[in-house]
Amino acid sequence: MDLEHALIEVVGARHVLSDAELRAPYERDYTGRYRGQARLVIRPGDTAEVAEVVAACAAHDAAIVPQGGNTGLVGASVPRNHEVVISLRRLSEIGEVDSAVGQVAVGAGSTLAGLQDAARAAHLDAGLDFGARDSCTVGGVVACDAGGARALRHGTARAHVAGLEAVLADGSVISRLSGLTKDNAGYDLPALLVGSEGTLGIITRVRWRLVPAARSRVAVLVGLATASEAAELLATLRAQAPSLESCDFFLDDGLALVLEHQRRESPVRTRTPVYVLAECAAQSDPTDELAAALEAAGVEDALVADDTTSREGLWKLREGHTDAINAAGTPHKLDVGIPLDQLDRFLDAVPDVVRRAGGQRTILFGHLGDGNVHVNVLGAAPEDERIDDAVLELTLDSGGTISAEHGVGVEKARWLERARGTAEVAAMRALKDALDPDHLLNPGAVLPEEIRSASTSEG
Ligand code: FAD
Ligand code: 2HG
Ligand code: ZN
Repeated sequence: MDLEHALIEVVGARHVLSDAELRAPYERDYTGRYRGQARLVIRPGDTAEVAEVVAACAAHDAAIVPQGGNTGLVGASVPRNHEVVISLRRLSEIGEVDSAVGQVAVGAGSTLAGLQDAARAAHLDAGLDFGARDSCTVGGVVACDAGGARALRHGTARAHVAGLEAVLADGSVISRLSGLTKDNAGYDLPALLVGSEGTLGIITRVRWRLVPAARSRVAVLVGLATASEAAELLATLRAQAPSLESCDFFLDDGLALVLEHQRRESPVRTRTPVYVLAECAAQSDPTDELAAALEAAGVEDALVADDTTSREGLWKLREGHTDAINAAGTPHKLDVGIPLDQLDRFLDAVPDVVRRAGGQRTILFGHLGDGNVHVNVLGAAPEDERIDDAVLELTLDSGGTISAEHGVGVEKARWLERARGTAEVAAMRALKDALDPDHLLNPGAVLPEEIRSASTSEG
C-alpha cells in the first residue's frame, strides 16, 4: 500500500490533505521567508494516531515536519523538501486543573490562550505569555522552549514542563504525565525534548506547571535616551520592585512603524530614542512599589497603566512590532541574547553591520530583562544569508547566544557549531542518531544536514 492510503487508513481521508490549496496554509511560515511543498499534510486526532502515522512514515522512509500553530519564526515549522507535515492541532483537549499540585495536562495542539484561560478559571496562571498566544500551540511552545515577556519572573517554557508524552521516530510512545514533583527514576527524557524543535520526538501532551495568578497588575512606559539608561532602570526595578514580571524595550523608529500600522495616535507625548515597558504583578496593588522604584531610578515622566484596557494598549505597541514589520516586507529575524553590559554597544553597532551586509532597515526590540534582542531586517532577499551571518557574528563577538527563545530552526542551523563548539554538537548528533537513526524527524532543523533526496514516486 502506498503512504497516502496507509495514512488514510489511520486518520481517515478528511485528515489527509493532498490538494495543493488545502496544503497551502501549512507550507508557508508566518513571515513568508520560508516556504516549501509538503508531500502530504496529516491531521491525526490523538496520540495513538500520531504513533501510527509516524510508524507508517518510517516504514515508507518519509521525512516528517511536526507542526503546531505554524507561528515559529526560524523556518522549521514548514516543509523544505517534500516532507510529510504532521499537524498536531486536533490534539487540543485541556484536562482539569489539579489545583493541589498546580498543574494541568493539555494536548499538544491546545493554544497558549486556551491554556491561559483554563488556568485563570482555576485562579492560577500559565506564567507564559506572548503575542502569538491565540495561534501557537503548547506542543510548539515546548518544542521551541519559548520565552516571552514573563520569562523574566517565571522562566521559559522549560520551567513549566512537569512532564510530557511524545511519539518517537519509530512510532513508540513515551509518557511521563504523573506530574510527581519528585521523580528522578532514569534519564529526564521530557527535558531533552524541550527545545528540540521537532527533531527528537513529537510531543502529544504536556503536563504544565502553573503559577499563582496575580490579582493586580500595573504597567509603565518610560522614555529614555540610551540603552544603558534602560539597563540601569532594569537594575533598579529588579532590586526595588520584587513584583516585577516583565521588562521589555523598543526604539522610536519601531514605535513609529507600529503606530502607522495600527493607525493610532502616539500615547507618548515626548518621543525619545528608547522605551522601556515594565509590568509589575502581585496579590495586592503594586503601584506604590513601582512608583518608589521609578523615583529611585530618577524617572520623572512615565506613562502608567493600571487598568486592563490601558495596559493592553501599551503592550500593543510592543507586541505589534511583529505584524507591523511583516506588513512592511519580508523580514530577516534574528532572535539573539546579549549580555546586558554589552547591550548598548550591540544596539549601536547592528544597523551599520546590517547596512554593510546589504540590509536596508533594522528594527530592534525585545525582552530587556533577559538581554533578548529581536533584530528585524527589511530590504534583503529572503535567501540572502549575508545579513544573518553579519548579525550572528556580531552576537558571538559580544558574548551572546545565536538563539534566545525562537530556536535554531533551519535559519541558524549552520551556525550551531560556531556557537556551541565541536564537542557539544557531536554529543547532540549522537543523541539525534540514537533517537532518530534515519533522520526522519524535521531533518535540517537545529543540526545542519545534507538535504535528503525526497521520494516523489508515491503518496
Ligand atoms: P510551530 O510554529 O508550528 O512549530 C515551531 C517548531 O516546533 C517547529 O520546529 C516544529 O516542528 C516544532 N513543533 C511544533 N509542534 C510540535 C510538537 N507537538 N512536537 C514536536 N515539535 C513540534 N516566541 C517566543 O519565544 N517568545 C515570544 O515572545 C514570541 N512572540 C511571538 C509573536 C508572534 C506574533 C509570532 C508570530 C511568534 C512569536 N514567537 C515567540 C514565536 C512562536 O510563536 C513560538 O516559537 C511558538 O512557541 C511556536 O508555537 P507553534 O505551535 O506555532 O509552533
Ligand atoms: C516578540 O517578542 C516575539 O514579540 C517576536 O518574540 C519577535 O517578531 C519578532 O522578531
Ligand atoms: Zn520575543
